[in-house]
Amino acid sequence: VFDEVCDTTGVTLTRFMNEVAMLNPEIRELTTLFGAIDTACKAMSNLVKRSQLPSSQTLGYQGEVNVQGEDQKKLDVITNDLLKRALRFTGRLGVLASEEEDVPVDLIGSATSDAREIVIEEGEKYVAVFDPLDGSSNVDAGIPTGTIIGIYEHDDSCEIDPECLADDCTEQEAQCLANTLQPGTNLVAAAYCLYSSSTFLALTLGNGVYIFTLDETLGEFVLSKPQVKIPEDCKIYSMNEANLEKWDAPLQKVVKGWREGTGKSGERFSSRYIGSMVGDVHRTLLYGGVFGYPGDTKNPNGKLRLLYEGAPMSFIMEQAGGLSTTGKERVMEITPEYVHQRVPVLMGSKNAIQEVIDAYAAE
Ligand code: AHM
Ligand code: MG
Repeated sequence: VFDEVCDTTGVTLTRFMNEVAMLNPEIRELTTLFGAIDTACKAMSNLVKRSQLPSSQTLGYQGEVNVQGEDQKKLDVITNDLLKRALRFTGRLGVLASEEEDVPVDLIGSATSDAREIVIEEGEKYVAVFDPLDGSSNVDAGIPTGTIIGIYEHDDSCEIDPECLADDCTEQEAQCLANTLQPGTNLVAAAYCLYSSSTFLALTLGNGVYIFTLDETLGEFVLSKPQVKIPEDCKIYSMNEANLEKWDAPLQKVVKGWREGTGKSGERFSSRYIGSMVGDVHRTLLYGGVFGYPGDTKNPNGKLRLLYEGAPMSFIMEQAGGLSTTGKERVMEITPEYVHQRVPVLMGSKNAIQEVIDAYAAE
């Protein structure tokens, strides 16, 4: 009966995770986390879709009052709470870090959000990092947005002096204590959810990338692209080109070559930029291309955050056969020193990213 159901519905995310768990019992607990992510992404998709209706409580900015005179909450705040709660109730997560939280949050002793009081208890195997609604400034104009999530294992080597008390504990020690400061190479899973013409959920467990599409009639994510591979060559770049004059010289040179068709591939590139990382990376994965938010003279580390934007998206990109670099080093190998640290990012089709890496090395 189960098979017959799946023949007509396709492989749902739930079935996919159950099969993964049967074959890999050591990551069974991840199934529970993805159950929470599955539900949270459907709920966030609905919130984004309904956010522009006059009756919506989520329109506009926090602190504003809507036409009915009711207080409104910013969508970032609502989606952050939603994801946090969904993950908390799995009982598999000790700590999380989010773009919307100043410091890592202890999910169990959550009466406090002070990183210094975080204690990982038995059974709490994972640490989650996320940006609940990336590109949220786009929502009011109906432009795609997304959620980015990274999952780490609790890292035993990240132990600071247990005597470290509130006053003589540096911010960095407190955050390490919270186990959130791990390089992307330690990620056990990453996912993004894209809210656009369709709602997509892309994930990797370190064995390729799988894309699911939300079937709204079923209310289920259905596997639509197994083992996604990004084309090795491409003709699209996706960066905020208004900053070009401020980028590093090697990058400026490469991009000018792509524009003029004088680069390594000899192709004349097109430019596509939504200004929503999840949407831009999703297109880059499927059509091939380069997505970047490089450093510039004003912001040497660019804009994107290493922990919950750069690292998880780089993991997905690499798992699809692409590359991700700052120009000088692999994004996945950088250990964050603090939670909201920024990182220059250039990711996408192998040959074009290699061209960038070579240009930096020849500097
Ligand atoms: P946010 O986390 O505040 O939403 O900002 C991140 C977004 C990314 O989705 C996107 O790649 C970038 O900001 C666009 O920035 P810009 O407007 O400078 O091009
Ligand atoms: Mg963001």
